[in-house]
Amino acid sequence: HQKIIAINQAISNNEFVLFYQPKIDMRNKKIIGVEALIRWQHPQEGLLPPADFLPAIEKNTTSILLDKWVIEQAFMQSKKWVVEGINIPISVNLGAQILQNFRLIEFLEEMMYRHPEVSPDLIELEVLESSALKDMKHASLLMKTCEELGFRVSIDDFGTGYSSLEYLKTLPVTYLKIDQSFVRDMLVDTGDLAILKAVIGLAEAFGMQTIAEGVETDKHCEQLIELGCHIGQGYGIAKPMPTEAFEAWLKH
Ligand code: G
Ligand code: G
Ligand code: NA
Repeated sequence: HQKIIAINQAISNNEFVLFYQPKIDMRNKKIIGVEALIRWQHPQEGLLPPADFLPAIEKNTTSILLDKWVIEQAFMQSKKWVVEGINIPISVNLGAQILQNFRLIEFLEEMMYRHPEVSPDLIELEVLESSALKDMKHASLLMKTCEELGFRVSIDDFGTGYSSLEYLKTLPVTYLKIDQSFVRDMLVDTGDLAILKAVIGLAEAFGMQTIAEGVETDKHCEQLIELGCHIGQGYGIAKPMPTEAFEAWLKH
C-alpha cells in the first residue's frame, strides 16, 4: 500500500521518464518505430525498471494514471519529433486496468483534440495478449474503435497467452509482437523455432506483420529474415535509451 502511495506521489513529482527502444526492418536496418518503456528516476534509489514498481500497481487504478501519463508523454514527444521532421511511430504499453476499467476511447479522443499536430497513426497501442484475453469481446471492440480513430494496435508477447484464433482473425491488429522467449532460443530449441514459424504463418494469413522481440545477435536477424519476420527489436539492435541518446542513435 505504501508503494502505491509513493508511486502516486512520484507521478505528481514528475519522477517517471520514458526510454525509447528502436524497432528496425532487419533487411535494410531502417527504423520503423520506437517503443516507449517507462523508468522511475527515484530520488534515493536511482533509475528503477518497471519490474520494480509496475507489479505493485497492476491491479490498482494508479496503473491507469501512469498509463495515461505515458500516453500523453508519447503525444508530446511525437509533437516535438514531427516538428524536427522525425516521423517515427511511438508505441506505448497498455496495462490490464486501462483496458478493462477505464474510458480509454474518450481519453484518446481528448489527446487527439489537445495534440492535433500528432497524427494518430504515429501512436501505437501495445496490448498484452494475456490482458486482451481476459475479456476478448471487450478488448476486440476497444481495439477496433482505436483503429477506427487512426491508431495502430499491436499484440504484445504473442505466443504466451493462448489467444483464441477465432478472435485473432477479427482483430484489427497491425503487428503481432512475438515474445522474446521464443526468439531467444530459436537457434537451439526446435520447439521454439516451430512456434515462431507457426506465428509468422498465422500473421501472414491474417494480414498482420510480425515483430520479433529480444533480437540479441546477427544470427537471430538472419534466421528471422529467412523465416519471413523482417522487423526486429532487441539488445542486438539497440537497447532502450533516454530521448537524447535515442536521437543520437538515429543520426548514425
Ligand atoms: O523496459 P523493460 O524491458 O524493463 O520493461 C519490462 C516490462 O514492463 C515490459 O515487458 C513492458 O511490457 C512493461 N512496461 C514498460 N513500460 C511500460 C509502460 O509504460 N506501461 C506499462 N503498462 N507497462 C510497461
Ligand atoms: O514485453 P515488452 O515488449 O514490453 O518487452 C520490453 C522489455 O524487453 C523491456 O524490458 C526491454 O528492456 C526488454 N528487452 C528488449 N530487448 C531485449 C533483448 O534483446 N533481450 C532481453 N533479454 N530483453 C530485452
Ligand atoms: Na511492449
